[in-house]
Amino acid sequence: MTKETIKIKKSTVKIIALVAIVFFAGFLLGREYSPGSGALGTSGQLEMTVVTSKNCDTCDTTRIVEITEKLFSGIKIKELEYESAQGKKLVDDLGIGLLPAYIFNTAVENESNFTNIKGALKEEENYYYIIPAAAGAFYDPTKESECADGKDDDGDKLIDCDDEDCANSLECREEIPKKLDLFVMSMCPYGTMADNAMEEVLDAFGKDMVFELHFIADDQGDGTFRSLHGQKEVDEDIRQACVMKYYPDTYMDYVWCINKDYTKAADIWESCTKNVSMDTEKIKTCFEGDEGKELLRGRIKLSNELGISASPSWLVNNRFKFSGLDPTTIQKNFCQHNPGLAGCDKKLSEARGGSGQC
Ligand SMILES: [Ca+2]
Ligand SMILES: [Ca+2]
Repeated sequence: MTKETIKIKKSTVKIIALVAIVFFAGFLLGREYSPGSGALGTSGQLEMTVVTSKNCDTCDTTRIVEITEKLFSGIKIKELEYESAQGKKLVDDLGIGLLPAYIFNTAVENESNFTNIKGALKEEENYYYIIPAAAGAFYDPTKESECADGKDDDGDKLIDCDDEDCANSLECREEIPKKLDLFVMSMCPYGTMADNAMEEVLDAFGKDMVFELHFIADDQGDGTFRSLHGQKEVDEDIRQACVMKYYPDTYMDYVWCINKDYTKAADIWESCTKNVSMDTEKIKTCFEGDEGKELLRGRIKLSNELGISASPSWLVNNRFKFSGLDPTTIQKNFCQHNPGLAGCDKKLSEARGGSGQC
């Protein structure tokens, strides 16, 4: 992962964690609940064990601990590290998987607030733990989770890019100069704006840019695909994948033609192939047969490997991600990693308001 990706990932984790905390705290709302009114007096042994990892940068336990202390006043909270034999055994034995882990002993059953939070708990052996998604816990201690921190996160003695868990991370990818990859859904309005911006960008950079278009969709494994805008989008993705194979130097001419009325792609694609002097029958055969599906599999492979789900997304030099819709933004990001090219000095169109991703 690049630093940027880590940043995005961390902020996403933060948002998810916040939602999760609200979810967890939500069990308290609108219910008869009085802080500390539990049956602690009778058991006196209520305990929560928090297991986190010294390698985890996103494992902030403060909020959940605070909420728990409000729910169960007098609760004894113990902290363990996953790197300790005891912490690892507890988390592994209960099959929790993700950190931080919050584990109650069965004394929690005697608490009056138990029924309020029961939905967020899972019972396992003689414990209850907060379901990781409800606790905002996403750190997998058995994986090399950060690929540029110089630390061995999972203790297998392989650090960052040397660990195969990092094989698909951006910072472990080979840098390929002058490369620009665009990831879109063919019927996403913002994706088509990104496609269209490439007309000016390709004109400005010419041979100094190796451009490639990719799609965002899922292979369902049964010969069908799933894409955000439905089967009509899958169909157009396939046709574009066919056009890319047979017309590798001019396929964007076809894409730009479709984009003039992309929601009607099924009706206009044949006139587009004719307009840009492509063999309609050849594309039709490819589209209707297995070949088109196989080509689409190839066109969604990198998106899925990199976990790219937003259209449009960009990748410069095989390693650096950015987002944007207009020629100037594309030029700026491309030139940041490929300085000195003639195209970098050209004045291109700027954003005309409006931005977004599907
Ligand atoms: Ca690491
Ligand atoms: Ca490792």
